[in-house]
Amino acid sequence: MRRLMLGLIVGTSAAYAGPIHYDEGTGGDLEGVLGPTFVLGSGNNRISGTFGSLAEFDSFEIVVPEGQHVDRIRLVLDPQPGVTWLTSFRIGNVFQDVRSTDRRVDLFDQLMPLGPGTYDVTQAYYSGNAPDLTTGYSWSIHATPRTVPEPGTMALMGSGLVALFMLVRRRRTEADSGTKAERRGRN
Ligand SMILES: [Ca+2]
Repeated sequence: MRRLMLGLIVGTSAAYAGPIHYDEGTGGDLEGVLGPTFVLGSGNNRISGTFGSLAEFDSFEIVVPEGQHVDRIRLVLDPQPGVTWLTSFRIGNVFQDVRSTDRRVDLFDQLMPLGPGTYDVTQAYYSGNAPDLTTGYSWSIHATPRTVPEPGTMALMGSGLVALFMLVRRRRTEADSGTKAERRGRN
């Protein structure tokens, strides 16, 4: 029992790093197709920057640490008025296009939850009409500890279920014998 309690305490007290924030304005342009690596922390990780010129690649790599998963990737876009563009995003082998009418999109829903691992994120921007205008972007990548029950928790859940089952069965038996006694009383 003491070992079980210890397991529960260890299982629930793991500490995770806080979310990362990166901005091209202060950290430097995410230029090219091989960008920096960001190890995600628990919470809303934010990566923001700007697309400019006619065509631009802004890329980075994300690492989802062991014991966590990403449950939502949201992208907010802030284009200057008048610019029309198409941006293609890629994680691994999955592509998603976002058009200039979109301002706020959840990306890669089909990959959620995204488990531990290293993933390339490529942003390919093409502006069809206004090479001098820019489009701001901000990624919000929400990572959270995985809620896989610890073996100790599973054991407790199991014994809890058995107790509940016994209680329901006893109540049902009592109710049944009560009804029978009532019937006998009427007869
Ligand atoms: Ca950029």
